[in-house]
This record gives sequence, structure tokens and C-alpha cells, in this order.
Amino acid sequence: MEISSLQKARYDYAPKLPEMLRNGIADICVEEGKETQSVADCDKIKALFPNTYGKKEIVFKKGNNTSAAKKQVVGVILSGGQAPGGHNVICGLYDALKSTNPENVLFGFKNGPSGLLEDDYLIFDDAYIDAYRNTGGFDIIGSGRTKLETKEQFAVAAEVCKKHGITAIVIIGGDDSNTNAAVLAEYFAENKTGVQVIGCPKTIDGDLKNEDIECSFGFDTATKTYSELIGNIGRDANSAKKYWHFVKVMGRSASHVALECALETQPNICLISEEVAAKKMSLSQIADYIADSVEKRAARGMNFGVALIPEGVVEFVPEFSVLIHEINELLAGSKADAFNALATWKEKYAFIENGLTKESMAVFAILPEGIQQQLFLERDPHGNVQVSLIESEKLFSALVKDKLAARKKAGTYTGKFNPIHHFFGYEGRCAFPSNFDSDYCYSLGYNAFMLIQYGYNGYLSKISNLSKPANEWIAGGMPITKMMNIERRHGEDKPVIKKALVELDSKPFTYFEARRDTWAVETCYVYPGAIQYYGPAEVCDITTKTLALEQA
Ligand code: FBP
Repeated sequence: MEISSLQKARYDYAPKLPEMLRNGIADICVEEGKETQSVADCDKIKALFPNTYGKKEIVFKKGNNTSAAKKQVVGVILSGGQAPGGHNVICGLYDALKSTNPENVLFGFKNGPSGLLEDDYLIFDDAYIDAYRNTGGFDIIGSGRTKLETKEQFAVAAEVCKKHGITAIVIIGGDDSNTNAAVLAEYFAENKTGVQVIGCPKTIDGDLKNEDIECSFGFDTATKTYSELIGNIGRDANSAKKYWHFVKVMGRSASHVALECALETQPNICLISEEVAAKKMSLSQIADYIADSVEKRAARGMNFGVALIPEGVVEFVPEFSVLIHEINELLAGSKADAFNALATWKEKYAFIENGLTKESMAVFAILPEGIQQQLFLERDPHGNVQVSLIESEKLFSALVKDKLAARKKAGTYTGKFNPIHHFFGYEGRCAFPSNFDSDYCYSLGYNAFMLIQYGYNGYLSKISNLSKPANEWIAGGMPITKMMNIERRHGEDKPVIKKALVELDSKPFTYFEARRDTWAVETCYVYPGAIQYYGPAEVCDITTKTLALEQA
């Protein structure tokens, strides 16, 4: 197989571990802290996790390794969307496991959690692992979105573990996957299977973070990749001076990715979904907000700009959520057949007009026709609108165009508005991990094995102090139940790790808020350039602005 020069060079990169994990396995001991309590709903969580609740936070130190000398057979699973660095979690896990005892075995369950249920696996060896060191992607074993959440699935998982003599499972996933890791850990403990479960925090969305987990892996590389592209677009816009670029960036619901890219590149506009929801902004208000920037810049002779749109924004617009709800109701069950039987869009439109409330129809009516049709024609297997498919970058540029046309008529705006659309998502999920993600992920995997070796169950691998150089990072573990609360999901009370949305009083947001009015009318673009893997630490090892501000 042909490989690029960079890939070859990255094979030789030695990821940096926290100081306490550096001296070799024989020199790692554990220090237990206080017993933990969940962040909320303690009694309910305790009742649901009688075997794994209230365990102690732990930190690794340099010192005599006192862990039990037993052969470990570990299974690892990649769960959910790709995030740069996943391969290194597995490499770190493998290296720690093999340096502890060359007889230890690492199973990789293929294509996500379903691999465990279907007993579909490979066994790693040096040659296989070496071909994936410091590379992006999840192709080492594949990933998938099957949820491991039912008792029946847990029983199958226990059988598969028993068959192979597996002593621990490592789940690399986001908030949902790690919630399920905690439930699986409790099941294994309750049924005395002897199998431990350890989670590792992954997602480019950056929404698995809390007072214990400083950031999920992949966020650093993905946002640096998007920021490079946005910076390039900003420079193109400032060179050609004739286009407004509407750039949608990934992040299923939280706006951490958009905010980080804005902090890196200083675009004219960046919507933050959480603010849209807090201020209950309507589509028309958002369009006016963007149009104001277009108009002010045009008045200064700048008919160009860059606007960032977070992927999930429309779901945070209250009137839009109501509209989606009404559409789902309107087409529920057999009503969809009556709609689908109508021959023309004109007839369908009349059906819609008849079925929606006046308020929702007013929202529907201002949408571009392409988006109106998308809402009714592209539906998921349950018949629901697929909000994630909505091309919000096109939606907002169309709404802004209408606003500007009205302003032109009123004589307040005389500029030109030529929008161009982009969506940056998949481009960043499998990039070569930055040095930060290479180091962080390798440390998470290495550390996950130390948690296994010391007998912990239901813990998340925790590496902290991340805004400092890697040697100052702190390695340890936190019981997943500590991060849980009860939330209403699909009509039921469920114990879950809380999803971290952008906090409007956080340092990253307030820093952005204090500067965005200037960015909206002036041209303040910053050009971060491509991720650098080799060179001075201040160029190659920088963390995200979000992390730097949070820990300032
Ligand atoms: P995870 O939460 O599993 O990490 O995935 C996040 C994400 O990358 C979102 O940013 C995006 O909306 C979604 O996955 C896309 O999912 P898919 O890969 O199934 O198209």
C-alpha cells in the first residue's frame, strides 16, 4: 500500500506522555482521592448504580507499581463519529498493555459496539498497530453508532467476553457512549462477570466536557483544520473583495466548534446556537443581524465577508422547533400517504397551509422553496424531519438576500451581495491528529490500561491540566457516575452524562462577545494556516483558544 511522506514521518513521532507515566510501567502507582457524588440527582443515580456509585477519583503518581500481576485480555471499541486521534488511543492502550506483560492481548471489535455483540474482532499485533500510529481516522477497526444499552445486549456482551477470557472493555466514545459504558460497567459488576469497563472521551463536537474532563479528543485537530480553511477563505474574500462566504461548521448541537473557529479566525459573523436559544431569536432577527453587518461593510466599500453558521443552529430557533414539531405531527402515520399522493408541489403546499398553525405557516413561508421541500420530502425512517440535513448556510444567505432587497427598496443599502456556501465537517474528522491530539489520545489510551491494571470499573480515563505542556499533564480516572444526572429522554427519566453546551458566561464566549461588533464591520481576519507537526513548540503544540481561555 502506498503511503504519503507525512504518514511515514508520523509513524516515527513519539507521543508525549504526562510525567508520571513516563518512567515505565514498573514505576506507576495510584493515589486515591475522596469518594465521589454525582453532579446532580445523587440519590437516584446511587440507586441505579449500587455497585459502581460513589467510587473514588484517582490520580497516578511515580512510585512502585502495586497492581495485581494477572494476564489481561482487553477489548476496545470505537463508537460514533470519527475524531482525529482515535488510532492513538488504541496505540497507547496497546503499548501499555504489552509493556506490562507481552502475554496480554488486545482485541479490536469491528465497526463500533455492534462488533462486540456480533463477536466480530481482530487481535492486534505490533505490525498492525505500527501502521496506524499518529494517523487520523477510525479505519483501524471501524466505528459505528449501534447503542449498547439494553440488558439483552449486555448479556450477549458478557457471553462474548467470557468466550475470549476478556477482562476489560475500553469504549472510546462521546457522552451517550460513555453513559452506556457506565451502565454496562454496573451490569458487569452486578453479575459478577469480572469484566471492567473504561471509557475515553471522544468527539470533535467538544460537548463532552465538564469539571473533570477538560476536553474531548479530536476537537483540537478538527477545529484547527476548519480554521485553516476558514482563514484561507477570509484571505480570498479580502483579496477578491466580491463574495460573502457562508460557512456551516459541524457540531450536531453545541456550538463549541463554531466558537473556536471564530476565536481562531475572527470572521465578520459567527452565530452561536445557545445564544440564539437564550435570546429566543427568530429567523428574521438572525437574518437582520447578519444583514446589518453586510450593510455596514458595504457602506465602507467592503462587499465581502465571512459568516460562520453552527450545524445545529436551526434547532435552537424556538419558532423553527415549533414548525418542525408541527410538520412531524402533520405527517404522522397514515397522513403521510395522503400528502405523498398529491401530484404537484402546489397541491402539497396547499395541504401544508391547511395543516400548520398561522404562526408556523408564517415561518414556513419565508423559507426558500428548496428548504421547504427538503423539510417535507427527506424524512428519517420514523417519518421525522431530518433537521441535520437542512442547508442552514443556504437558508441564512437566502434570508439575508431578502432583507437586503427590502433595504435596497427602502434606500438604506446600495451594496452588492454575492453569497458562496461551504460546509466543513467530514473534512476535519479524520485529519492527521495535531501534536496535541496525538499526545492526548496516546495518554488517554495508556492511562486507560493503567486503570484496568489497577482494577477500576466504570471509570473515564482522565488526563487534565491540558493547557500546560504534556509533561505537566495529570493522569488519573474519574467514576463516570460522578458526571451523571437524570434527564428526560424519549419520555423517560434516564441517567446521562450532561451534554456541555456553550455557556454564555464562559470565558471563550465573553471574549468573543466583547470583540464581535468590531469584527462585524471591520476586516480583522486571522489566518491560522495549516496544522504544523514539526517545528517550535509554540507553533506545533498550541492548544485551542477555547481551552487556553477556559484555563487562563
Ligand atoms: P459524535 O458525537 O459521535 O462524535 O459525532 C459527532 C458528529 O461528527 C457531528 O459533528 C455530526 O453532526 C455527526 O457526527 C455526523 O454524523 P454521521 O457521521 O453519522 O454523518
